[in-house]
Amino acid sequence: MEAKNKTTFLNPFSLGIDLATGDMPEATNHLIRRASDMKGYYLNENALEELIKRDSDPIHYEVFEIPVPEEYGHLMYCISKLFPGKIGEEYFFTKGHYHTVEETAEIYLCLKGEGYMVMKTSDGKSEEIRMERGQMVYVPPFWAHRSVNTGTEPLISFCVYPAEAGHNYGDIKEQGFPKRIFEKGNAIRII
Ligand code: S6P
Ligand code: ZN
Repeated sequence: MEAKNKTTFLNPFSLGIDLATGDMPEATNHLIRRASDMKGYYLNENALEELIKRDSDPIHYEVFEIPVPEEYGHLMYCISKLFPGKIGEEYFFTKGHYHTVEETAEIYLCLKGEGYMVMKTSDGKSEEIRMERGQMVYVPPFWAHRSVNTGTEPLISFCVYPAEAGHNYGDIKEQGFPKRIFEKGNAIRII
């Protein structure tokens, strides 16, 4: 069989994912975001600069994937691994994005760690949903999404989304999300 309706024909395959650690040994794509990639995202710019200097620009989060064709019909899947820590009082987070094809959803199954999925829509809605091992978050179409690590170990999730979705970082660097998550007086505060 050849490509059908512009969807590339593939043969079935399988791969291993260690559900305790999130390791996906056969991953061929490895995206690394370092602390310096997060300039402009956190409230406390000086604390971020200090971290970059002190720890020689450490890895902030990483994504492991085995790509499939970025076409309607296929499903992209990956492991997202966000390290623990704070910039000032603000817990480490991913940049966050809309999908370029806005009407595409995403599933995050949390394998390790704890935190929140922070979400917003372009017309002002906002949600923060708890993530912990065994919890699945459904990010519906139209919602920008960012994971936040409020724990002490890496926050690791298995993500699945339509392969044609794409990433739109849009206004997030300038506007952020309606809510940020801090540690204040030893408690998690969503403000
Ligand atoms: C892709 C999915 C994740 C994120 C990853 C990094 O749709 O949501 O793989 O790409 O968690 O986040 P970001 O916001 O830097 O792309
Ligand atoms: Zn996404």
